[in-house]
Amino acid sequence: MTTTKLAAAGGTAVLLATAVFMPATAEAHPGHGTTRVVSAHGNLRDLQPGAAGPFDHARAALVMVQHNGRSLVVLQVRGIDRSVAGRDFGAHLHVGPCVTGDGAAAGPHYNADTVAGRVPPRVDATTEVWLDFTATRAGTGFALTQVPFAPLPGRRAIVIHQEPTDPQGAAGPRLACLPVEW
Ligand SMILES: [Cu+2]
Repeated sequence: MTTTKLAAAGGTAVLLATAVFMPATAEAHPGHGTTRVVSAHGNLRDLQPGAAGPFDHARAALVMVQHNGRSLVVLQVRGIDRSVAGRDFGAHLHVGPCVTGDGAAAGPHYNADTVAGRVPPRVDATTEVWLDFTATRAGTGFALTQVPFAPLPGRRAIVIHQEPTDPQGAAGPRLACLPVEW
């Protein structure tokens, strides 16, 4: 199934992706490797409370399935202001917590090379969890990515930015975030 079709599936997308990915890997390797499912959902926290923004009434759900050192990550956003339909927004897993009004608290992107001590770290969609999405006319957004690493546990954040992610990993001001803790 393509990402586009998953997006059209609306509210079932996150559950569907988990269902598709999970049983297959769990049964294909009984007793081997480890599988961890991380999930989070709720109202987005406003990182710019002084200004009206397109995510002020939005909520999101995240599911991350880690298996044998790889991860499938799905992000679904709802309640995005309709005025930004068609726009692309950057979103990433950041190392720090999601704190209302304090975008800096989330710290930098989670980067597997940095965690591994590789200098300089590569910055791309294989070393970081990039979850850019397009706001739809229905006020939703959907992103799915697979990465060849399993982010380490912590109090972390999915941060949504004002611009799409550029090749250097930059995406402009931080607008909102979803806390993810495991
Ligand atoms: Cu980010």
